[in-house]
Amino acid sequence: RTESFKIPAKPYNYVFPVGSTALLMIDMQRDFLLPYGFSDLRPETDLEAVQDIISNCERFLKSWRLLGLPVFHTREGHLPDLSDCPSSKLVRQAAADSDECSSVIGDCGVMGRFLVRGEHGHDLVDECSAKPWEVVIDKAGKGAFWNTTLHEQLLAWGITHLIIGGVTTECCVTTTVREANDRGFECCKLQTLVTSYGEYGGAGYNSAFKTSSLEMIHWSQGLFGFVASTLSFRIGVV
Ligand code: TIU
Repeated sequence: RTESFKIPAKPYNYVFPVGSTALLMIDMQRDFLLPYGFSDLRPETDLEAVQDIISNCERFLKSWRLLGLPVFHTREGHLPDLSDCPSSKLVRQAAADSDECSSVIGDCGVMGRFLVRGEHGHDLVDECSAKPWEVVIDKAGKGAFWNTTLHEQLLAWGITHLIIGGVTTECCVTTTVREANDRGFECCKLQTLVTSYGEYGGAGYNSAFKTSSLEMIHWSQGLFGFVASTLSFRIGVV
């Protein structure tokens, strides 16, 4: 296929070839998005904003699949023995746990052990579940490239351009975009498909996190990539 898509974006239009572009959905997992999940039980998070993007992501996934285009999904999580969980993640959470927070990776919640592979809470929300032919990348880090096969799989599929959505803007989404940019992939975050805890006012949340993260991506003529605010795109020979 020789057509390209074009969407209005910052710092300028994002043009991407139909035949070599994938949608990359970051960590749309129950533990990050649903009540009683890992994030819901942490004091600094507020699920309202992250829940608001689930329907946008569901709609966008449907249109993307109707075009027959590839989707890659990621999930953050760890082996049952937590041998792949860096101590920094566990120590930080245990410290927060000392007063009001009761979620630490590997603890038991109503959807299973938090962020442990194979548990119900670790899997994607129903609205954004993966089709059997789509690639799902399990990662222990925030970035989806570190210690995974994502790079090799994108190359195997002939992917050069990415459209990126998921949670959270300043954490796993941004880390992954920076990793992808270093590896030579053209990236565009869709503003309507990314969000952050507390965007609507979570405890201690800095409302500049999301806007600053997005601005840093497209700043300086697209230092790390593009940011688009639209959900619609136009197909044409560009
Ligand atoms: N997926 C992802 O962003 N993991 C996080 O831990 N996010 C936070 O914002 N903490």
